[in-house]
Amino acid sequence: MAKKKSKKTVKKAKIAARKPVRKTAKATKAVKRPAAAKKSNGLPKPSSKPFGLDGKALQGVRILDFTHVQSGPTCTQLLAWFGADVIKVERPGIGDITRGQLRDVPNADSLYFTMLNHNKRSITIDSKHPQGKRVLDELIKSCDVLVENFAPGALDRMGLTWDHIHKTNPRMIVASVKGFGPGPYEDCKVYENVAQCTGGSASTTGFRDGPPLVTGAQIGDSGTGLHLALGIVTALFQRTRTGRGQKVLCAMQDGVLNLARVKLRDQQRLKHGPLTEYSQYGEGIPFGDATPRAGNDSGGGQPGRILMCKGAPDDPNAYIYFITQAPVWEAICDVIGEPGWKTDPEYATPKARLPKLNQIFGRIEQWTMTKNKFEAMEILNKYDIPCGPILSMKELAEDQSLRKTGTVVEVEHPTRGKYLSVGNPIKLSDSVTEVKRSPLLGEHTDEILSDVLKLSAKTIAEIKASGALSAPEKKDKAA
Ligand code: CAO
Repeated sequence: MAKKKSKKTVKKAKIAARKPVRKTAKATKAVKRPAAAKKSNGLPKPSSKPFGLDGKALQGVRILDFTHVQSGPTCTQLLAWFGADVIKVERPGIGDITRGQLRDVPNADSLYFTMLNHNKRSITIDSKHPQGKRVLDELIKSCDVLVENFAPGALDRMGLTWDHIHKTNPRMIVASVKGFGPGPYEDCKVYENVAQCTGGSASTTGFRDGPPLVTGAQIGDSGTGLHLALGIVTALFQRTRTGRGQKVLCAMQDGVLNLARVKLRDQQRLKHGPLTEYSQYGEGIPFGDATPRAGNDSGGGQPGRILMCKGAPDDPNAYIYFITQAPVWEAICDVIGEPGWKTDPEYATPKARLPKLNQIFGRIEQWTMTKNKFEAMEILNKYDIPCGPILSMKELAEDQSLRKTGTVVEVEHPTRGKYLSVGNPIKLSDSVTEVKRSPLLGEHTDEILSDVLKLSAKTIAEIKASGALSAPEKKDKAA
């Protein structure tokens, strides 16, 4: 609660906020359950409420969200979907730079921003202003996790070193995304495609005779955000035992390499001979000393390809991914009209087929080209032949089953109207996700200062007057 007796604005804010009171139960105190719950074996009694009606998984966890652009916001959005109170700290007047990037509706937050910042609250604080620093310190005392993805050193330059944070709140978990881990590149700034290139994805994506390629899936940004979210909940779990916070670091290079681990597997297999499931093996092209680009070949031991369907190549997405899984080889032969291949020793075994993949997939494609991708999928599924149509973003946006599961959601926004977003892809039966629109810049500044820090209206007004929460006034152009 705000203390009315203090006189000096700055000190008052500090004192008033010293002991913030949590509104919700602390998940961090999960080990200390009410006495009634300890009667049997010390574990909480199973809830008697129906699934989905006993709060959310991360209810009571409060996140101080210093993230921007994509990698960090992906992580904190997930935590918010699981019920954490995510307080996004933004630079006054500017906010997360993505608010204004790739804008489609004038003067409205971009889809880039809105689709990565659902279920969060926004407060504007100038972290370099002395009073702003004090407010931040109070927030550090009131939060469980600080998440950031600034360029290396930026958090330290704000005075928010690990030592300072840990001293201010020993339970605080400090989670960071950086481009690289410790090493020669640790000071470098990194964006998505840089991570794809330095993490082994680009060198192994594309066709052998073409340049390295980056993928459309944001494995560097969103992939690392996912890794970080797991690191955070793991650290929260450990804290229930140790009572102390820790640093969590996810380097984007590491995250991409983790996702590309099968290619490091292939790198080592090269020492023992050619990679027989790669098309170039059948084409008689020798392998070099590094994992090559494999086009659309499957990475595992079940050869697959993208094949044309009716409408291709005029329709850029009239294709299907077709896997010649060994257990269903006989069914494949029947479907494509080559029953003789079931017993012909040249085709009957996976090993015999490997050098002839181009020819085999050419024959299968003759069949897929007689069907559209959905017809082909329907027929192949009857025989349990693993396959998947190449779905365009238009088709995914219109897919009713994805709408039903909440994987694609329609969200209402006050300045941009309705828009589509990807909802929570991780479904928990007892922690159901409600997707709420992203916050406007500084929308919850007052609310956070009063509800979280328990500051009085007078104190809030004084902090505001100090300029710590607002952008510096623009100088008169004539001056
Ligand atoms: N108040 C005052 N200053 C603030 C502030 C606030 N609320 N929030 C941010 N700033 C300041 C920072 O302190 C920093 O200032 P200094 O450089 O003077 O210390 C400045 O804003 C810019 O921060 P930045 O260097 O992180 O931002 P950038 O746009 O120059 O770089 C990026 C962006 C993404 C390349 C860099 O942040 C980065 O490498 N992050 C780590 C890797 C990462 O997450 N990349 C994925 C990005 S998504 O594709």
